[in-house]
Amino acid sequence: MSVALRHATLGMGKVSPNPMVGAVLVRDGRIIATGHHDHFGGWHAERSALEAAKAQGVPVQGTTMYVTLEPCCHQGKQPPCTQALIDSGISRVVVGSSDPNPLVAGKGIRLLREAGITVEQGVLRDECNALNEIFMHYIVNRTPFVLLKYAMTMDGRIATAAGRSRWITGEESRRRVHEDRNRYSSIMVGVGTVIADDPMLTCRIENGHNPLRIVCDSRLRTPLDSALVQSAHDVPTVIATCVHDDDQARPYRDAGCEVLTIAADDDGHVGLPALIRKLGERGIDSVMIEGGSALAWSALHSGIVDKINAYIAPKLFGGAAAPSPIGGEGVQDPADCYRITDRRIQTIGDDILLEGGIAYV
Ligand code: AOF
Ligand code: ZN
Repeated sequence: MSVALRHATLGMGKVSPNPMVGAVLVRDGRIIATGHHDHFGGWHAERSALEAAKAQGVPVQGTTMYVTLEPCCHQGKQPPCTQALIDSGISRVVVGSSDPNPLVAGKGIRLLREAGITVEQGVLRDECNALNEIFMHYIVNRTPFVLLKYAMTMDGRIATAAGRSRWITGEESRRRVHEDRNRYSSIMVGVGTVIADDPMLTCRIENGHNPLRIVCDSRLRTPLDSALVQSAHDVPTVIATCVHDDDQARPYRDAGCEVLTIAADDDGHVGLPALIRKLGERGIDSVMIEGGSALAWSALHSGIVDKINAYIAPKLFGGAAAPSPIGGEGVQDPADCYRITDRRIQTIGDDILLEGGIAYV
């Protein structure tokens, strides 16, 4: 199953909004073929492994398939994998995650069993679920999975008092962020970050894909000469705003940006729940929020955050005016805090990555 998981990751950045899936065919404890879901609309992992065996002339009768996700049983862009497995004559299927897709959801396993195939479930389930946390969320909710990511010093600063932030974390952490830009289908920042840092927000790893870039800009203050606007013909860019005025939107549209008008929330900012619903409708399964602190608070406060990735660098900035990752009004009483669930801690180079979910009540 761990080999199947490794193969599944080969689809990262290419299968969205489908899951990453890997499959391994085994006879007598030996791997005879592997496969993975390579790109959206392409062969499913099971079929890819069966075809790989066929191409090598290896018979699959009586073998075991390890697959990271419950095989599908519906006709989508691809025919049902359950039928392909039954027709192939394999005798045992070992499954990682269950597929929460309402079209599958347990039916895939049942069909295999009814056809006389032995099925085992839940092998490396946590790892398989973690790999597809985006898919698992999106297929059920139809709104994107939202990650809030920030990098801060050990004293909780995301920039110095002079406003400079390059760099806080080390190279390994920054590379990890680019892997996430490849994994996520969109990346979101506030207009303050565009004005202060003039970021590109592209994915700079080999063969990586650029996420859709989204700027939350309630009053259309994004500079027309910013790197984002200047590159909007090459990298899809959305400016989400509360401004209705076509004349104000035109120069952004001419530069290649899409201007999306979204109703304001109570604070006069872009209404984030409405924005992510709209993104979900057009197949965006995930959003990584990369700052700044005002947007982070709005996201947290409006209840859209599913996960936090806090990169903590072993450095101290000090400075009363140096900003922290989450701004806005904040809570008044410690008892009113937002609580983190499912904490996970790892070191990345010299930094610490603290991951967790939010326990919205
Ligand atoms: C599998 N193996 O490799 C994948 C599965 O439109 P389609 O045909 O590509 O179907 C997409 C759905 O199939 C997706 O929502 C998920 O439930 C399942 N994905 N299933 O057996 C795979 N990628
Ligand atoms: Zn399938």
